[in-house]
Amino acid sequence: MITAPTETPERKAFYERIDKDNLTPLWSVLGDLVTPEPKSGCRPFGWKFDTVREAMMEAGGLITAKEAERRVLIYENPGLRGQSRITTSLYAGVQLVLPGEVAPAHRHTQSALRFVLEGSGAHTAVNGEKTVMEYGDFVITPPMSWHDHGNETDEPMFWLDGLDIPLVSFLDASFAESLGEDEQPVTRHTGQSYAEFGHALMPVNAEQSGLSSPIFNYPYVRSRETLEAMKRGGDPDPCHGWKLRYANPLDGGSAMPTISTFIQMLPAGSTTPYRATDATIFVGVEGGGTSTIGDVTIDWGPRDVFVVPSWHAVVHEVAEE
Ligand code: GTQ
Repeated sequence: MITAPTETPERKAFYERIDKDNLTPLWSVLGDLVTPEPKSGCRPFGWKFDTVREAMMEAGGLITAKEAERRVLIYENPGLRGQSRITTSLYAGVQLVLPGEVAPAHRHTQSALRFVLEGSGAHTAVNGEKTVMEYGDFVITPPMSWHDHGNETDEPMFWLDGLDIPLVSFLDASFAESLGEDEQPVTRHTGQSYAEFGHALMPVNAEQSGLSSPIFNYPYVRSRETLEAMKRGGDPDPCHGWKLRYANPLDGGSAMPTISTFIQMLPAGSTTPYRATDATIFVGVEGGGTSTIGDVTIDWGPRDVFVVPSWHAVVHEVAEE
């Protein structure tokens, strides 16, 4: 632990003198810069979907998806209010597209992902291909890919948006543009990417451009089936239960390079405490449980969201059926 040297009148006078030249002494701040462990402003916190759903339906009466560009209520971490962050490096919110609405085509340097929370059959188009979204589907829109959303069903559609907005802002690298059309031209058939890359087979000339996966919808039916197969095949990991990583079939890396994504199934009982420097956003899909992060206890069920900050140990507990 590095503690700052005491301030003498001579030192203070010196600091004030050099301050005019935009200089500052390292020894006064070293302890805050180089910490023995991660020190995060991010706090453990949970949001109930029912609360955000009610607010979203109200927002639906106040503004259209088109006027808003994206009708989203942002999950702001209580330790990072006013910064549009759910963790230090990530942004998250809930987006609502009502029947008949579109969220117009645009693109940006930020990576975006969706996790479908309610509704069935609305679509996202990414780089000339539409995908139809179902509950629990995991959809990506890689950096600079054109994307638009539309809901031709007669039910509202909600999903969780996750973007690396704070990370890109940190690097001063935000670029964005609108297509000027509600929908981008569709040049590929629905399901083409998944058919070509989703089955350990791929077009022989497939080239990797960028670090994102060519699959842009990882359907929940498949994730669920795979988790069930893992469960039949062996014991759960003590920390993670049965857990899958959404992977890029071209290189085995993450679906997108700046946000790792996983889906896990927890057995009844308590997990072994686990901590990582990744701040983690959890979303309930089926069932529910209680997660304990230090002295914070969060009850969650389907569609609820909670955050475990960097280097905070978490224990998940699921009741016997
Ligand atoms: O759907 O493209 O929640 O650009 C925030 C910014 C969603 C999106 C957000 C965005 C989007």
